[in-house]
Amino acid sequence: MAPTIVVRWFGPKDDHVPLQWIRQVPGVEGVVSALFDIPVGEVWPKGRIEELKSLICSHGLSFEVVESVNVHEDIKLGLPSRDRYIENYILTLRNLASVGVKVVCYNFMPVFDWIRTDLAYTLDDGSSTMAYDRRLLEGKGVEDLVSAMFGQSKGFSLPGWEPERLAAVRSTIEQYRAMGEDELFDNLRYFLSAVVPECERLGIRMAIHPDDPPWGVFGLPRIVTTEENIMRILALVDSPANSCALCTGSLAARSDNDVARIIRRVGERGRLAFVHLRNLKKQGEGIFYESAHPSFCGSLDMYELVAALHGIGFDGYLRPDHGRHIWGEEGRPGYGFYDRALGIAYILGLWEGIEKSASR
Ligand SMILES: [Mn+2]
Repeated sequence: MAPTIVVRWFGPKDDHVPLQWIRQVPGVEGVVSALFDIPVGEVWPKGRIEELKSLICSHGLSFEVVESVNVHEDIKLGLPSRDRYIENYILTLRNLASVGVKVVCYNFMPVFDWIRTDLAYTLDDGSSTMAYDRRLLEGKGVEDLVSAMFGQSKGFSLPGWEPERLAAVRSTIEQYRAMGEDELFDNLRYFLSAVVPECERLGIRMAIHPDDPPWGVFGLPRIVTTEENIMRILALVDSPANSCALCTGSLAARSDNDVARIIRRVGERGRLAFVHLRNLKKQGEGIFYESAHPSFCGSLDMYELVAALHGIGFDGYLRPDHGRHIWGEEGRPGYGFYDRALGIAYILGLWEGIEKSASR
């Protein structure tokens, strides 16, 4: 029993890494991808999914995980128009299942996806990585954040930061003004109640990604943040198809999260479908940078996390989450390929060590 190692890939037109290179990393079996050009809320055409899959398969890789099918803002807001978007979501799930997709990763963050305050933070060794410093957002407006993120994107699209989603950012934030966490939980329950039974029929699993960072921003509620909230989400609809994509780096940004414990609790319930492994170096509460994978490079005990996965017999999908840019590589912020490949080698080394010492 071992995890299936996968790598995120942004498609033939928008990724600087050829599929051949991904295939050459020992242990990698597949890629995680998406149709990034389909606007949020629209149905993904079956033909387009098939085309993507056959391209991936022609390089000897599998395509069984989609990250992400984004959830339309009207669903998160609980507007009457949500039913139409939920219908579209289900049609997309049917099309994905028909080509063999097993896991669909998504998040439920209002307005903004992941947030960093520096997309090219330089470390002492000259490598660059992404960093977050809550002090840089204090007293800043949302437009400052949006322009800072795009200003640093080096021309690459940023997953989750689709321009059409952000066009009306201020008015969307206004719509959330009166919303507390409980109402956001209710809206997630409404969505999952509609989608999960369909997933059960299709043999597909929904995997919710933790909020990144796991706390409220600009007064917006965020709920995929703590062990308690994750257990509450799993209870909203009690089904293996309502599962988690645990992201160690997202959850660990909060010092009150014990990530190994969350892995065990979610895993023991059979609700861990997908794992993102990465390390980060904490420099204060709400201040961190994304470090290389080894434990000694950051604040997380990666051995402990891999041992927790081994302990629950994790056999789902696992990917290195992010990578620094090293060796002169130019690419999408957060997705340095060489560093992710080093991360895979390290994770598989830990796994082999744990596996062999457990069996002798
Ligand atoms: Mn992640």
